[in-house]
Amino acid sequence: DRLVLATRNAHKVAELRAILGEVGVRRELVGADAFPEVGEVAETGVTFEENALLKAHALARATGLPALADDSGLCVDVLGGAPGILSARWSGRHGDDRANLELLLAQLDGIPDEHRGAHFACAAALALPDGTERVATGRLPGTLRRVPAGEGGFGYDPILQPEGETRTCAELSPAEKNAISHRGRAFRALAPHLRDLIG
Ligand code: ITT
Repeated sequence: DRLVLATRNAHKVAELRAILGEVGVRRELVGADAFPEVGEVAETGVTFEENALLKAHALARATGLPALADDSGLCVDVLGGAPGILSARWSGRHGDDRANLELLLAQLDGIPDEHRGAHFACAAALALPDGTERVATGRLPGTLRRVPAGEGGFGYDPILQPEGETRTCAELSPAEKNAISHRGRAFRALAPHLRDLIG
């Protein structure tokens, strides 16, 4: 009774373990790293939903197990929604969180506080080996700091201050972040489908 987490991002895996435990998923969770033969899934979609479904279907098909995927990113108002689905590779170096964050801060240099609105977005996808699919989304709106703060989380967490908060996401505890995050919201919205389809 295993369930594959179709991600190679260890930070996502850690957050998903906590979120899925809370919504009552009792299956044994295995990361995509347990299936090195599957290789990188080309994220050729143009939306978070499309890319999440691509990743979930690829792992479900290859492993014969139900698979969950997360596609997520930071959407900056003044950049027309960028980096969006390109968030993990914004600097050109996939997964280099520090380089991605530094490039984004440089691009926002001189933008005043009232124009620093942004949100995190997440699409949560479930795929079964027979091709059945479900997807749900979640958002976390906020504003972007000029100077990173906090050691928790990953990616752009040190610069995103959620609406109604005085701290950045990187200054929240893991439980506080999961309670309000785009990822928490998306996977909690997917939970009824998980219960229906995989128990
Ligand atoms: P997988 O495709 O293997 O899941 P990935 O890291 O490449 O891993 P994405 O394409 O979905 O995944 O990119 C997500 C990026 O968006 C991530 O690398 C961060 O830069 C950013 N991001 C997503 N969720 C975040 C969060 O909760 N806090 C901070 N940054 C986040």
